[in-house]
Formats: sequence, C-alpha cells, structure tokens
Amino acid sequence: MMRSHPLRLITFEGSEGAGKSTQIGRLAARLHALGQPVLTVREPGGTPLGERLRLLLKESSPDLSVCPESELLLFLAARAQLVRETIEPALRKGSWVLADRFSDSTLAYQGRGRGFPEPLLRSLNELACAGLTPAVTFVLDISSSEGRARIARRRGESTKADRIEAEPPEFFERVRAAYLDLARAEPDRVVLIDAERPEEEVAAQIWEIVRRVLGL
Ligand code: Z5A
Repeated sequence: MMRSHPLRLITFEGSEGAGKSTQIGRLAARLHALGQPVLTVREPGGTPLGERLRLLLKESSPDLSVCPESELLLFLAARAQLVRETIEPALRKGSWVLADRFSDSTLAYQGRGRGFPEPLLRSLNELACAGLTPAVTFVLDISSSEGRARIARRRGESTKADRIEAEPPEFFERVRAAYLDLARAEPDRVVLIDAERPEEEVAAQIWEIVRRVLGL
C-alpha cells in the first residue's frame, strides 16, 4: 500500500471570523503557483455525509434538539468520513491538504466549550482521525468581539446566527482560552497567529512558517 505523507496536512483553527477560510485560500493559491497539488477541506463537511451533518449541526430550530453528546458524536462522524474518504487518499497521492478546522476544534468547542473531559475527546479524535496528526496547525487568534463583528459584517443583517454562533460570549471566551492553552502545550505543532492584523500580514507570516517548517 502507498504510504500517505502526513507532513502535508496543515490545519487552521480558531474562533469564528478569525480568517481561516481567507488564509486557506491564500496559502492554497501560493502552493498552486509553485505547481503543488493542493486540496482544501472544511469541517464539518467535505464529503456528502459530512455536508449533510453540517446542515444538521448548524441548524437552529425549535423543533430540532441536539444534546451535547449527539453534537460531539456528529462532529466526529463527519471527521471520520472526511479522513477516510478524502484526506487520506489525497495525502497518499502526495497532495497538500489544508483543513479549515480538524481535531483541535473538538478539544476547544466540545472540550472547553461544552465541558467534555479532554482524555475522552483525545481518544475519540484518535479513532476519528485514524491516528492522523497535522504537521502544522495554525491557530488564528482573535478576540471574540472582533470575530463576531467580522461575521456580522459578512452576513449583513439578513441571516440569523446558526446554532453554535448563538452561544453566549462566555462560551467563545472559553474556546479562545482552550486554543491558547493548546498552543502553549504543543509548541512544536501548534503556531499561534495574531489574526487581528491585516490579511496580507497574516498571510505572509503563515507562508514563512510553511516554507521553513515544511522545507519548501
Ligand atoms: N465546531 C465544533 O464545535 N466542533 C468541531 O469539532 C468542529 C467545528 C469541526 C463551524 O462553523 C462551527 O462548528 C464552528 C465551530 C464548530 N462554530 N462556531 N462558531 P463554520 O464552518 O460555519 O464557521 P467557522 O469555522 O467558525 O468559520 P467562519 O465563521 O467562516 O470564519 P473564518 O473562516 O475563520 O473567517 P473568514 O470567512 O476567512 O473571514 C470572516 C470575515 O472576515 C470575511 O468577511 C473576511 O473577508 C474577513 N477577514 C478575514 N481576515 C481578515 C483580516 N485579517 N482583517 C479583517 N477582515 C478579515
């Protein structure tokens, strides 16, 4: 069997509105320009099953109740499918995979946000990810007020918040703190990026790190 290249998995994490999708787009374009194969994926989503689970997970409706345990398992189901159906095959072909959220989102949101114990989440992540660990994880750090302001600007006044966006500010403070702790605990993998700076500055820092760490 062909071996996958785990070094080519890069994940982007952080609170809503931090600029993950924006920075993934920029990094993918730079890698493309060098003739490198690149796949971008988002979580939850990225497969037919994952995209359907995404709709369920984001829906905010009085007739759809989602308990924390169901929420956790649905995120993990989407991840398990994405790893096997999309990420692993792409890595085996030698492609870069840039993921908009991955296992650390579960540690931050379901761990610190909802209160599930970290050892449980780590072992569920191990199962869902088939042991795959990102080579580099960029945590885009932004205050929850600035992140929310960006989302509100992007959304305009028309659409209401989804189920998770509707959580109170304290929830997002806990999520942010979880990411900061993760960066302190795993400095070899997790790189903390100040995402309140202009887009171009953030992109330049990320590109420098990718080139240095991954030897481009
Ligand atoms: N979740 C979970 O609980 N557990 C899990 O295991 C997983 C996920 C995997 C997914 O939401 C939700 O699921 C998420 C966590 C939870 N819930 N929350 N909250 P999503 O996929 O719909 O959304 P998101 O992941 O939170 O990302 P986002 O809201 O789309 O934001 P983003 O990708 O980080 O930002 P962006 O789209 O690149 O930028 C947002 C806006 O800011 C946009 O208009 C940009 O043009 C602008 N922008 C970007 N960069 C800048 C800078 N540097 N300056 C100024 N403006 C900027």
